[in-house]
Amino acid sequence: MAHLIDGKMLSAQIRDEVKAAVALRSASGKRAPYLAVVLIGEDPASASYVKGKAKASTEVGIDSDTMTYDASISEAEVLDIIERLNQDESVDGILVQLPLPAHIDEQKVIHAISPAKDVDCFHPESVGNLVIGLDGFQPATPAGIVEMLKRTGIETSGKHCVIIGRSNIVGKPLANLMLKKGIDATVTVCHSRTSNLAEIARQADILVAAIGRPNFVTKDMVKPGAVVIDVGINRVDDESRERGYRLVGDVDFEAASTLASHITPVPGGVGPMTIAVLLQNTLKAAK
Ligand code: L34
Repeated sequence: MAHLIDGKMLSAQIRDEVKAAVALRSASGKRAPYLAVVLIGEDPASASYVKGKAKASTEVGIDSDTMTYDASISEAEVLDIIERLNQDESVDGILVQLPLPAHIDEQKVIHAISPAKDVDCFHPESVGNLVIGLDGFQPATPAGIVEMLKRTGIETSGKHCVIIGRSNIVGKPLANLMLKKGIDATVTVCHSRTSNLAEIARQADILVAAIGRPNFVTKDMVKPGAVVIDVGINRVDDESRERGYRLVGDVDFEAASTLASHITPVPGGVGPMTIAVLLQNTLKAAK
């Protein structure tokens, strides 16, 4: 049976580290780091993630404000809000929770955020720095995954990391992070059009599933002894739960955990790590 990588526990370690650093700053007279979160529309999952971010911020001594807007807000208004946050010296980090309503151009909004406040690492300048290997903000979910591997003592150097999913928030930045000097993995990125996906996945020492489809990763895709990282957070109907649904990842957890050496659960895996890295980035932005 695979060893369970406990994202809740590891994220608590990181949160404690951020908390200590924030306390040290305030002891030297500096104000608390400040994170501005923009939430547009009523997507229940987004609302839940943003709530988690606000709560975690408070716990470590980071001030945050969640600014919520109706889904009907215009793109111009959103750009105005971002410009005000860019100019506001009391704001260290700006995060616009994705996805946005269809009438708002996501890339335009991301581009408007000052790179100095881009705690998501989504701005083209931040992404460029990541690709080149320069220091800067870390993409939260990918860096959360790397932290899980490091803190679990999993070797990445020379290992074959197969990523299933090519999104701008997970697949692409994770590929770049895993390639970085010091992490040194060999990376393959698969996606919905990949031929022989199972065959490629089976070659992975580290298999990362980020496609957003429940049970996409089946037993035949997992090499015995592989490390399996499940980024998916899917809501599936479940009458037996009070909320009417339960969360499942992209991996057939039962089957994969009979083969994997390590596996992450959903919930309690990558999700909490994403939030922990966001706090690290906000602290960095304040510095
Ligand atoms: N701008 N948009 C922006 N930045 C981000 O970093 C995100 N992401 C992704 C979606 N859109 C974004 C998040 O915040 C995904 N994501 C995220 C953050 C936290 C959690 C999941 C996804 C999380 O805390 N998950 C919990 C369960 C939460 C629940 O019960 O709903 C977990 O244990 O996995």
